[in-house]
Amino acid sequence: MSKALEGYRILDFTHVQSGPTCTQLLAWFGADVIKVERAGEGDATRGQLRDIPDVDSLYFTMLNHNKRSITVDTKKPKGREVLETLIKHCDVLVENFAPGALDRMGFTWERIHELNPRMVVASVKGFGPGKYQDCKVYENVAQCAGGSASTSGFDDGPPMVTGAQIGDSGTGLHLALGILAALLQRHNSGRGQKVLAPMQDAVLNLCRVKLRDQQRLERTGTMHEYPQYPDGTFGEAVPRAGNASGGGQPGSILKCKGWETDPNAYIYFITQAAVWPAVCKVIGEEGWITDEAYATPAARLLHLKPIFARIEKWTMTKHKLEAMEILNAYDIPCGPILSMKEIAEDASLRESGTIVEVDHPTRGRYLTVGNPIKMSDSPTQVKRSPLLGEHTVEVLAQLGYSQSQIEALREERVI
Ligand code: CAO
Repeated sequence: MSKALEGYRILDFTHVQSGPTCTQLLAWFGADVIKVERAGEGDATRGQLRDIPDVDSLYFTMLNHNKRSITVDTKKPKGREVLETLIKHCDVLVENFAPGALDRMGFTWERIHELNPRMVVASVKGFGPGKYQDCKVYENVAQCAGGSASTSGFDDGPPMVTGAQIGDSGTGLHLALGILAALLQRHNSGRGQKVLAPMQDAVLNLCRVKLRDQQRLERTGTMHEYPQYPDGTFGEAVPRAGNASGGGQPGSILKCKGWETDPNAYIYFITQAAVWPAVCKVIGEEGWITDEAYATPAARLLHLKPIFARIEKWTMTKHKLEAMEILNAYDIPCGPILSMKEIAEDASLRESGTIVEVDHPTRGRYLTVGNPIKMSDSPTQVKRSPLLGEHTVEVLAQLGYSQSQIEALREERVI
């Protein structure tokens, strides 16, 4: 079966997490992704957070599946020539170096466009144009500058970063979307274009409900679904909402049976208006169905703390999965707090190809997250990440380099 991006060639000049996330997706959609790395060391993540000495880390392997790896020193003139050939040969160049690094290497947008006018040049940077445009940025910096940290955590605690890598992987997703749109536009225009996904912007995009709330707060001085209502106070900026639901249906994380010893014996419980009578029945508070203090969503907003305390009395008598089963029968939206251990063992996620076991020549078998996007005509087969420079000779030969030219590049330590 053919793949959605079959025939497209990606010059993958990315490292660490944000850029590799993007190019891994393109590879899963069927593109030929050629990862260019520095000889000797390669992508720094190969050696970071290693669990086995001298073996590519899980950090690297889990972000670089289905790619080919070629080592080239692009600061040497002969290495620049190889990169120029690759630019002429590929459809997209993806990079996430610190601002200016590509220009310093001699590959400005103008130069790339001159070499290959059809090439799409896609970049992740920490910030877009403005006062911070030259800054180097990592995940948590983006979470802080994009509005996530100030709105995460509890009211009485400090700002908090999340475990979800919204700055890195989130930006990689945004960039992949921009690349696909640019390739579609190229069908008509015949021209490539620059695609930029700044990490701050991507995080803010994912936090847009909080900018919604900022404006609601400024207009009305309060937000009834926030835990600060009705007893606490609101300041000038959107406060941290703890585990309160971000939408119009109040929700909270509640303890389940075993919470005293199991840090994940919790369930997320949403008191969706449509199923309020069912919620009352399940917890044994049928009186609340007609009681004026609880009968309408507006009335309930004044009593969310005692309501969730009462529901928690019920959830604490049930294992989280047992509670989920009972609540599902009533269509009450809820979700167990799953640990990574539980997710790794989840049969459905393995069945769907979202949790995948991969074989690696030096590491052995390991688990990874497969393509979360499922396509009926473009199935994903997760292939292990490449060893450093594993495809250097193969790719150079495809580019037209003879064996003796490849040998000469090796002797000059270009590859
Ligand atoms: N051959 C020769 N030189 C190479 C090379 C190759 N194949 N590949 C990279 N280099 C060089 C670059 O040209 C650059 O050299 P100069 O600094 O002399 O111009 C150098 O390697 C390192 O680039 P860098 O500054 O990007 O790397 P860093 O480790 O210092 O910074 C990071 C890392 C992530 C902070 C920075 O790349 C960055 O801000 N990127 C944009 C934002 C981003 O993607 N952040 C997410 C990272 S994941 O958490």
